[in-house]
Amino acid sequence: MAEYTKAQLTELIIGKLHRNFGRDVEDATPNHMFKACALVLRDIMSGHQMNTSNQVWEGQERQVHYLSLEFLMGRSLEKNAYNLGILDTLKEALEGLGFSASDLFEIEPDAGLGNGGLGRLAACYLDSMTTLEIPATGYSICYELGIFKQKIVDGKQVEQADNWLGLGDAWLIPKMDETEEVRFGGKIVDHWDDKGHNHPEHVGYTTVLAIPRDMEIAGYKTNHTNVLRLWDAKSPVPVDMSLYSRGEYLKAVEQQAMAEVIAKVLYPDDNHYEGKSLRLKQQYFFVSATVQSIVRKHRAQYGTLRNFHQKHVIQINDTHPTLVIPELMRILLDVEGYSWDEAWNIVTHTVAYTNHTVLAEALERWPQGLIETLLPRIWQILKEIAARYQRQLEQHFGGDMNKVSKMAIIWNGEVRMANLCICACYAVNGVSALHSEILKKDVFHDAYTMHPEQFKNVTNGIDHRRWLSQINPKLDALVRECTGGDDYLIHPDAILGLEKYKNDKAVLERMEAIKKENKRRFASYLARESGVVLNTDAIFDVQVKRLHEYKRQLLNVLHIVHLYNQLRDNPNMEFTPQTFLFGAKAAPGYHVAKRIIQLINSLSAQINADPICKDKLQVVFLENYRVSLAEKLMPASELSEQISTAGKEASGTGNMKFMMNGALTIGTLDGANVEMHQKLGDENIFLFGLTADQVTSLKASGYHPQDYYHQNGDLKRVIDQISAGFADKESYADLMDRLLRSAGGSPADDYMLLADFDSYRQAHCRALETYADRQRWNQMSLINVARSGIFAADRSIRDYARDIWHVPTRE
Ligand code: NBG
Repeated sequence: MAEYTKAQLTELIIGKLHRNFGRDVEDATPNHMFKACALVLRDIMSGHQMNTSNQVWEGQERQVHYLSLEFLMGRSLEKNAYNLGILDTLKEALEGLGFSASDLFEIEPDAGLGNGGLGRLAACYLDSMTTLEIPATGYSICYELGIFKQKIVDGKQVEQADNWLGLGDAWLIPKMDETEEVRFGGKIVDHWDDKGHNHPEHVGYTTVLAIPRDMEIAGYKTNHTNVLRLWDAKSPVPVDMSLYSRGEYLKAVEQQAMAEVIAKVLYPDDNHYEGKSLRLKQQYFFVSATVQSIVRKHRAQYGTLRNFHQKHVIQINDTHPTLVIPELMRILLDVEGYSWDEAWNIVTHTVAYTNHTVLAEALERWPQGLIETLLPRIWQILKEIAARYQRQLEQHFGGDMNKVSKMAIIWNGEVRMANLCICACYAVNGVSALHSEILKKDVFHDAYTMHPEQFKNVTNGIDHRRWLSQINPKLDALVRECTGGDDYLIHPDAILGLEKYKNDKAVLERMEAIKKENKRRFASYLARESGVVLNTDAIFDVQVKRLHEYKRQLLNVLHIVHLYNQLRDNPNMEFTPQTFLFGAKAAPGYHVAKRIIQLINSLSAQINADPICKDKLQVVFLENYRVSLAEKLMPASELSEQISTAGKEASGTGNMKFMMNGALTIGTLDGANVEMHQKLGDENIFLFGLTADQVTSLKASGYHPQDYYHQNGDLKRVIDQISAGFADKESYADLMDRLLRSAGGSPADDYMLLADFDSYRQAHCRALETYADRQRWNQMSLINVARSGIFAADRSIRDYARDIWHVPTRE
């Protein structure tokens, strides 16, 4: 690791201010200072990165290419300085120059190139792949606008554009000389040679240039540095009126329009597929540019693509990059001239697929007509892949057309991306033990019976350096003291050493004091930002995640209204003060989700204004939940709401962040909660609700929410109240009616909220009883932190490296 003194960093920063901005320190604004720091760090990382890259190519090492339409990076200045081991020195240098380091870190916009868990996972994995010294590159789109900024106006979500590049582009290095061309539209003309081989020619296409804007990724305590390659889209032709006479003006306009819009904006849908042609363009654009770029470098190094699969693995993050399969086929067939079998052999030994959801509405199915017109050559290749696969399926399943039709790649005029992945990928993995089982038992069952060895599990993980050490310095200090140093940062299992202190009163009291202080810090931040005053004597009960019906924010609401009723019935009852915090963005087109946000705000207004609730019950909706807000909130949280309908949440990763910061979980046996429960035992988690199997059988035997409604007076009262609305007189009968639909009616409430209501209520009672026993609670909190090591992304990446990628990792 390179060492820098305060004096050296100071000089470097001043140099950047002079050369890049023509400023002295005295007249530099915080923005100048931020950019100068970013450029200094970028230089350091670039130097490391060039060395890494040379070593990897010259050493002919196997490389990982992680393709994802989302990388939710958040902020980078503090993170990069931390990983480079110069955070403290940088802070000193900045203070020496008259700037507050923490203020400067705060002005950095989040790089919000993702929606939620899927994108944040990719960001955590980049950090771990680099720290573990795996030669890896991430690829995505350099969206001009990241995930929208959420404002709450009159209780409703309003979306604002997220122009992050103004400051954020300080991290990006454009590489014009590595530009690739991506072709859309046109048609394919066959040319048969005298040996009977066809040489298809693509004519009349529209070209879009893909320009890399590379973001360097520093590893922790290593000089190994990887790159996140973000593709920007540009038109190859300026719109030139003189072309008009040659009939090319329209073509030029078309090219420019198409190019400009491709990298404009991230699709703000989480766990939901929308068959928009622009989205398909984005997918092909980034996949084609990526494959061409890998192939170009490979050819320069090896002179042939015959060994391509020995040197590269391409990880497909959810189905969004699936077109990488036909695109690599296209290059091997049309450019290299390989036979179908040779090409297919290379492709199928290169690609691996991670599935991130079982929700039917999230599975991508593209209309064949769209692919046919937009990507004519890809369409031909897809047809051939699909036809060959179908013959294989018919053979294997002896003409059982039910199975064949379910597994087919092209069916009823649609191209099913998940089936294409299953057909071509040498490994398919789910993201938690339960999820991977559901894939085998249910979603991809027939494929599993064909090739059981293809199916793997890699449970998700989070970057514990960011999500514990960096954001919760006091807890980090305690962990270091109790585990004898900072080894846990590289070997996350070492955090288990904390458990030795589970009966040590002083340590438990310190756990409590740390939480208390973190709560106060968060409260003062929130008061500053939004004027909301939190009751720091109340338990902080937190549900932050995207808004989705399956995540059941509504169940949380039902329970809060029930608590409120208890207080109203009996204002003098003994009542543990509770502060419920929500944070969630709704996809702009997801009406029900937006209504739920409105309901939460309506409830919040009602409760916070009612004197009965003063110092007892509080509900707060945190505006614009994002990575940088999560970083402030996690250390302050005490109860973590992970309450999805069992079987629906593939893994969850927020759950891990809470656990690592000492919050206790109230949750269903869903996603990675199952593994948390395994680690913690019944006594260190508050479980409730139906299991995934019970959900399935209840659905089969008939779910009748009306029964719960009529049999449980408390529940009925809550539902009727919400239907009628609160002080603002807005009725939410639309939302309540959905919960009351039974299997017979259309469509049933798939998420079965009412079935879990009572058990959820009881789990809350248990949690509050435990909370009253401070020692017990603190001990549980300590045990949660101590056993959170398996949820470090380093562990996940070691799993990928060993079981799927077959690449070595740092010890
Ligand atoms: C999400 C799941 C989460 C999971 C993340 C990361 C999609 C499609 N899936 O449960 O809903 O934690 O992926 O794997 O966004």
